[in-house]
Amino acid sequence: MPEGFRLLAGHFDRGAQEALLEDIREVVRAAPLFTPVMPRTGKPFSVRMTSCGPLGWVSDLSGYRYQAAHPETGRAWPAMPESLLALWEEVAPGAPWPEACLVNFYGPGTRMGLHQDRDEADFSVPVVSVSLGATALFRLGGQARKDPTRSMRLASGDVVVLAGASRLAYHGIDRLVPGSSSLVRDDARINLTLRRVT
Ligand code: MD6
Ligand code: FE
Repeated sequence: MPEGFRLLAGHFDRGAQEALLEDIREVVRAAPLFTPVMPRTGKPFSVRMTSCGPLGWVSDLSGYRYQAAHPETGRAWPAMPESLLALWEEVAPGAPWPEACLVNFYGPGTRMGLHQDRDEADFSVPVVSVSLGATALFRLGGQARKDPTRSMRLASGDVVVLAGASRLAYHGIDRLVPGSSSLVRDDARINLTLRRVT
């Protein structure tokens, strides 16, 4: 396992997952899910996404970046829910506050290619993720794309921390496991990632 990687299985119990999901529904009402496209090619991502907090992540023909406004409504992103700030304080104590929470929505059949999270200024600050809904097969490698990878399951309520050497580890989602959670309808999955951007 890369140094600094943590999988906190079952960090949120069912009641806490339901409360978080309600927080995210409120975020999506203010900042609707959109389909990002790959820079240059315009190929759509299979996930739909939105953000909360002062900054949000967007990808369009001109590139990917953090920005303060939703790309379709032009409005500021909604505030980050208190529950997520509390999680950050618990698992990344002493780190500067997160500025962005990306909300990724996976329908059945959605994947996320192997990538590094490197659009942030300071890689000494961890990235923290929360999984809700269908279980996902998560692939984790090393800091080089060619490094060997391992696969693990992320179930509803699990929290992942990429800190230390794992902060720049390649990772992705190979597939969802249908029928694995009743939290989100239609076997969908929601992943939240909290980041310090500046
Ligand atoms: C996902 N997660 O679980 C994709 N990134 O849907 C990520 O891309 C991710 O889980 C940074 C840190 C933790 C993650
Ligand atoms: Fe990522």
